[in-house]
Amino acid sequence: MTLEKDILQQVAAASEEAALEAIRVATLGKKGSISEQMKLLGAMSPDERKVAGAALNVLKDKVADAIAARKGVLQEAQLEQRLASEKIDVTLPARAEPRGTVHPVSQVWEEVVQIFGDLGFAVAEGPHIEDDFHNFTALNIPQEHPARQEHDTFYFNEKPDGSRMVLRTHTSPVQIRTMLSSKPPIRIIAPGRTFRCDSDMTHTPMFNQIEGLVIDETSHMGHLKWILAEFCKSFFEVDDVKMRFRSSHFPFTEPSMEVDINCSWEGGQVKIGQGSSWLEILGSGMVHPNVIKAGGLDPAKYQGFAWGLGLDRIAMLKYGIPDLRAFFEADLRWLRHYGFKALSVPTLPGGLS
Ligand code: 2NL
Repeated sequence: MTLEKDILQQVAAASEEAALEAIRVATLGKKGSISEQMKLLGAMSPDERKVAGAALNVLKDKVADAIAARKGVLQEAQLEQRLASEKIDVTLPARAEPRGTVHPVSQVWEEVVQIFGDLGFAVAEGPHIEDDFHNFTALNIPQEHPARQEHDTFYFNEKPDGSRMVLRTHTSPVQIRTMLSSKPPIRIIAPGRTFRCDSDMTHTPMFNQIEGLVIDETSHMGHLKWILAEFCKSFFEVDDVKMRFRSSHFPFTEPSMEVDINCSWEGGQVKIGQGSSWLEILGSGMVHPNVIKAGGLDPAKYQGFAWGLGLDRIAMLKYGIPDLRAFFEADLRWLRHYGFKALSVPTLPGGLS
């Protein structure tokens, strides 16, 4: 029977389900070739009809079975293909390596917080926009004091009462706020952004400072020296650091000392600890009685010490970064070169950097 052969060949050649459906419609459908043959049975004699009808029914079943079988084969093949193309490699990392880096200032900030945290200091923070009292007056810098000019202050417009807010010129107002809001003993560090209208190779209008404050009834210069020595050893990751305390002047401390650390310059690289040169790294002193009073405490009962240092500056020293201005230019190549691995947190037991 050529019709059967023809249809079965078409079924075998069908490469997708849509083609099979077209064959089904063209053969078994209402107007399909087999259905058309069925319609001819009516005009036949009973004997002829019996033979031809039976043959057509067999053909119908064969074609339906062939289509169903071919459909099964095509579906199976399609599933195999999907399984092959959609497979995932579960051994691949779940996330790509982070591409960002930790800015040297953030790294050094964390290192300093770790070191002083280990020595029992809490971290205090405060607003960048300050009033005159917290930024100047409380720090023994009265209205006409020349330090107000030295600070190159960014002032806001005058308020109706004539007062002007400022961008804080140091983090000291944070310590004033802490004195006013808590009871001694006070042992805090205040890291944060500070602002002065100054810009050259070594100054940027925004820079980071870290100050420390200890207030209780007995703390003295000996404690201050020990704490600063411990800090320098931990920070510069050396066993010993020679330090020099030079008499100085700040309005908020009396007496005041600037602190230099011993270092050497070999092949353009600075080495901290020993050597023939000195590097100034911080200012410090015993808190002035007027400042203790402004902090709401009795200077006859309470005493203590404070210090301040430039975070950006010690980052440059420790990591050999030459130009301060590059710190805040957000140059990706600079960040990739000087930045730190995003997921490695500095810890004392881990050796900090
Ligand atoms: C420097 C010097 C210093 C302080 C900051 C301070 C804060 C209070 C009271 C007394 Cl609330 N002193 N801070 C003391 C001495 C020096 O900074 O050269 N910084 C970069």
